[in-house]
Amino acid sequence: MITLYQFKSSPLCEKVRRILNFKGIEFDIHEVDRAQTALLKDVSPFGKFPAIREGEQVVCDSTDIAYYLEDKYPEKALVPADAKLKAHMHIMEDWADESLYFYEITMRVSWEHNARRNIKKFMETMPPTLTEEQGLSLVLSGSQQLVAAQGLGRKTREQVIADANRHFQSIAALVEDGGWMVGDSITLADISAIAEVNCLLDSKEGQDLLADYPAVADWINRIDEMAPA
Ligand SMILES: N[C@@H](CCC(=O)N[C@@H](CS)C(=O)NCC(=O)O)C(=O)O
Repeated sequence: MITLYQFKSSPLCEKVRRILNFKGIEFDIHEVDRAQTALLKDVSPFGKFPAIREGEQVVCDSTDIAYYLEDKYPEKALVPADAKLKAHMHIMEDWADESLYFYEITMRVSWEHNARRNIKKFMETMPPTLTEEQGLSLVLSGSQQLVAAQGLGRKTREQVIADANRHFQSIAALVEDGGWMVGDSITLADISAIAEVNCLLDSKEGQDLLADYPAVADWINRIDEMAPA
């Protein structure tokens, strides 16, 4: 049996749950307490999650986990056999994990009105002794520092929303008429992107954007059926 070590509110952990569910692999979940990550160094030496354990085998990093699962459970493939499609998929997966990720951190987590909407979810991975206001303050300060260092946090909100709009527009163009981000079937690119988009939808501005892109809403519904979160 696979154990997934996760922060419930993390898009990268959602990505791994969707892969496991798509492939029909049984797993159980270990919710990680953000204050106790040092106790799990044997699973994730850098204190980052997701990580999985299967018997003696431990894998951390959502992309490494995805390839481990693809090798071990090749049925219902998520990685195309064709080298060019695989390359496109890899680049889009990385764009979702490393670029879209910062949009969701900026919009959902570092903007106070959205962090307040989601505070109950965030509190699930924080020490139970904290009040919601203390949790909120930690979430805001941590995420604001992160996105300021990365750069998005120094843009105006209007600029961030305009960027996010371009991302939604690009996904819509790829997936319209029942299509997928790469090739003609679901791949890791779709799974990585939906996990980030889903978190963006926890922001008011992300919800507003979705209203303009019915092709994205349709793509979300299709993936939710095949690879639920
Ligand atoms: N590249 C890694 C990144 C994982 C990652 O950044 N996870 C975040 C949660 S979304 C985390 O563990 N943050 C805790 C920390 O940085 O201390 C992956 O794809 O799994």
